[in-house]
Amino acid sequence: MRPTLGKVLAARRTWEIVARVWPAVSKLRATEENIESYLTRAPAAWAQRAEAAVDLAKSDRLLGKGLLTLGLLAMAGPAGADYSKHPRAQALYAALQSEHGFSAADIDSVRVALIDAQTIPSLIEAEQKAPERTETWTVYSAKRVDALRIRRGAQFIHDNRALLDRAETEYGVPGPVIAGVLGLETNFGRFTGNARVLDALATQGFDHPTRSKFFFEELEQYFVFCRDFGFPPTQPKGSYAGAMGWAQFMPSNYRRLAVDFDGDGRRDLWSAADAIGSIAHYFIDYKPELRWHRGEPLIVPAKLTRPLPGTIAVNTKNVGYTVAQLRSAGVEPSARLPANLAVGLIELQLDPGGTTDKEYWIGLPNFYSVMSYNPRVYYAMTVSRLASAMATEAAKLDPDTQ
Ligand SMILES: [Ca+2]
Repeated sequence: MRPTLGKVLAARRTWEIVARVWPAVSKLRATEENIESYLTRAPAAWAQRAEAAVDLAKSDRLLGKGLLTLGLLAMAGPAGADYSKHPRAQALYAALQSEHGFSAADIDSVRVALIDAQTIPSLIEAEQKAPERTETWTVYSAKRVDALRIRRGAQFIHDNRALLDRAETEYGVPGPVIAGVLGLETNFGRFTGNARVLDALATQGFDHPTRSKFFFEELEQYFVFCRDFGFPPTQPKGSYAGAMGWAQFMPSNYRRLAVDFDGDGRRDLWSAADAIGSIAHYFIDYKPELRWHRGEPLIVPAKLTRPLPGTIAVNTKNVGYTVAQLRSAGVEPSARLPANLAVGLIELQLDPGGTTDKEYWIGLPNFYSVMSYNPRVYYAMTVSRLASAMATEAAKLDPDTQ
C-alpha cells in the first residue's frame, strides 16, 4: 500500500530536521541489518517511531533509502543522551557558579539531574504548527470561547472576587482579564502540565534545532529556581515548553515576576492566589514598553472606509500607528480615541461565505500587554472575548457587586 502524501511529507520533514541536528549521524549507512540491531537496543518510544518509518520505507521504493536512514536516525539520535557530558554542559556549570553563586555541591546536584534528564523526542521535531496559522478566527475562537469555559470562569471570578479586586487595585489589571488568562493557560488550574520541566528544558536547551538558545537560558534559570525555591530539579512538572503552575510562567519569569499574593511566605504559582497576583504583576513589570495602562480597554472595533493600503501593517506585536494615522488610511474606530494615541491594527480572518471575510479592531496598549504573555493576536483576542463573557456571567452570580 502506498503511503499517503501527508505521511511522506511528515517523514521527509522529520528527516530534514534530524539530519540538521545530527549531521554526523546522517552519514551512517542504513541497512536493514543495522536498523534491526538498533531496534533491539532503542528505548520503546524511539523504536516505535523508527519502525513506523521503516514500514513506510518498505512500502515505497522511491523513498526507501532516505526513509530507512530516517529510521536509523530516529534511534541513533539522543536516545542515550547524557546531558551532563554534553559539550555545552560545561558552560552551564560555569554560568551557575559565576553568575548565581552555585557551590561545588550545587553543581554536583545539577550534574546528577542532567544525567537523569530524559529526552522528549517529539520536542525536537518541527515546531508545532500554531493553530492560528491554520485556523480562521471563527474556528479558533469557537473552540476556546465556549459555554463551559465561560461558566467556569464566572465561577472562578465569583469564588476569587476579593483576590481579583485586590489585584486590580494594586496593579490596575481587571479581574476578568486575569481570569481569561488563567482560563486559556490551564483551564483555571486543571491542566498545569505533566512533563518534567527538567526533561522539557534539557531536551530543547541542548537539542532544539532553532530555539535551543532560549531554552538553554531557561534551563539555567530553572536550576537557580530549584535551588532558591527548594525543589529537587527532577520534581516540578509543567508544559512541554517548561512553563509552570496555573499561570504557566517560564523559570526566568517565575523568578523575576511571581509574587506571594496570599502572604504565606511562598511564591507558589500552583496556588490560585499567587497566580492571580503574579499575572497582574507580569502585565506591569514584564517590559516597560508593554506595561498595562490602568483603566483602558484592550480593543475597539474598527471599520474600513476604503480598502486597506498595503503600507499599513496588521497583527503586529506592538503598537505602530497613531489613531490619526490609521484614520487617514481609512480605518475608523467605533469609539472616540485621542488622535495621538499609539495603537495597532488587528485583522481577523473569518470563515468564508459571510458578508465579509475579515474583521478589524484597533488594538490599544493593553492588547499588546496581553500579547506579551503569548505573542499571538488570536491569543490576546481570545483573552479579551473571554474576559467580557466571563464578567457578564459572573455578574449574574454576584448581583450585589453590580
Ligand atoms: Ca503564597
